[in-house]
Amino acid sequence: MPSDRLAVPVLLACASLAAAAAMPAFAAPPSTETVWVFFTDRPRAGAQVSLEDTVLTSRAIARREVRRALPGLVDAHDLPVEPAYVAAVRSFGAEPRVESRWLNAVSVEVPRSALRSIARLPFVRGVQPVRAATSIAPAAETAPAPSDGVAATDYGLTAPQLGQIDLLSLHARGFRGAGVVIGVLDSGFNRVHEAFHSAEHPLNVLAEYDFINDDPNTGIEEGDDPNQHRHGTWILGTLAAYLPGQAVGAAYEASFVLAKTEDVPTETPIEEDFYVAGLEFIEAQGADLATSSLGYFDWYVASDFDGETAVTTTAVNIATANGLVCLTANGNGGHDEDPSTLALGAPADAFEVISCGATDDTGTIAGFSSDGPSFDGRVKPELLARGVGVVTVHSTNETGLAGVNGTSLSTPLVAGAVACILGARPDFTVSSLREALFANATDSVAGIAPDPLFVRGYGLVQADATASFGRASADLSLDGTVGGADLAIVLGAWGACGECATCFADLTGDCQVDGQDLAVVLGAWQ
Ligand SMILES: [Ca+2]
Ligand SMILES: [Ca+2]
Ligand SMILES: [Ca+2]
Ligand SMILES: [Ca+2]
Repeated sequence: MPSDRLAVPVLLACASLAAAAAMPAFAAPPSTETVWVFFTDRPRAGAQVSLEDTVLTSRAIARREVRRALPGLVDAHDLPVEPAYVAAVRSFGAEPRVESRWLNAVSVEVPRSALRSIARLPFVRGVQPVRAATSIAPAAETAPAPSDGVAATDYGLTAPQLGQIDLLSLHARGFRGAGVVIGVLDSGFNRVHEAFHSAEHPLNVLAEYDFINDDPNTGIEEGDDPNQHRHGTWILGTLAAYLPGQAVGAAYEASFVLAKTEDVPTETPIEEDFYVAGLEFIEAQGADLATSSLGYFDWYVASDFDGETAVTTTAVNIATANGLVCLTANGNGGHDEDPSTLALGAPADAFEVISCGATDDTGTIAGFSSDGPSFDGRVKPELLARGVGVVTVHSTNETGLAGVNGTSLSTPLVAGAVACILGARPDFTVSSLREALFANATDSVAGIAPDPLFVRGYGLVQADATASFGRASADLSLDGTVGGADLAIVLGAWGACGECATCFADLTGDCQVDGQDLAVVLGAWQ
């Protein structure tokens, strides 16, 4: 369980000396450093923490009521960092970047000469460098490959990648993400593409924040690197595009909370603190799930990926305890046949995160897909989706599609499936959802999961089977009973099926909905 005590507040002096020693002799060490300052306590926290002390939206409270795994709705992690502590740190010339309620810490840009004094403050528990992220980024976008002839013509080139994870069937049932809020942490989001502006399903952004520039616009702005928004735009397109006949996102009826947390082009890519701030924002805004395609490798060694060391991992543990479903890319570091070696990055090692690997269109694992397990031996990655030639929107044009590779791209496909599943099954908690996802993934169904080599996890996610898990087959509406809603579905679908594969009201498998299917529903009536 999350606690105020992090496992590794490495005192900065060691890390600083190591960094200085690694520098070429002719380079003067930088005079400032970006560090986390962790505090010992929250003096204003009484015995009871009340909702009024927090920044939670009513949507976040509603989600916690359903899915929080801890007693009550709030705890000390929801309280702000003590302002007097931050002021004291500032008095040494430190410039605050991020205040983290969950970590009870502040990240600051600080003169190197002040580090020891700050570390000696009586209410400072530890100081450690803010770690760098490596974007799990594909190299380039290419023209998408032609469709392999999968039906569902409305889905255009995205039909294969959605059909592979059993998502077209769930869409056909009417679960396409409506009523579900997806938080996306990424590099920024260019929303000019026509697929975000359809009359029927325009992109719906409930809230957004740019943590890098400290402003509420996550789009392209003056001074941004031309590549800053590519990665995030691809991810958003995979989830939210709606361009019938060309490309349709995995959860195109969902709403979104966007957090720009990854600074692509800087020479000192330091954004671990922005990730934590972005995740706290997404949770407080009431998202149901959060997805990220970033990985933190630098500074960490394999033994750090134990679920309780990296600060992003700690933040994800707190998020999932609060009922926020979290998904993350496992990484593009490749895999081998040695189960004792691992290539994942934080926060894929978090205890209840869903870490995602990548396959090609046939379900064969992609060469770049990182293996697990976590250092303490848990299954990672857990789920797979296509990550080779994933079709999404072009990142800069207003029209045109792109084919992109990476676990970055398989992750939003899994996330979109999860959003549609949650739309059908609001009763799932983080842990019961994980159980259902893993039990219904392809390799589990085939009886070969979890993969003992920690490359494939439980296999390809299967959306419709997961949403139907524990439901009677005649419960077509997936609401837990067989009754009028299911009868209405059968009558509404009466006749020959348009497409057999997604004709979910055909309970007898003859590609038509008729009296036999009606009899099945009536026979199971509750
Ligand atoms: Ca901005
Ligand atoms: Ca290995
Ligand atoms: Ca029903
Ligand atoms: Ca039938």
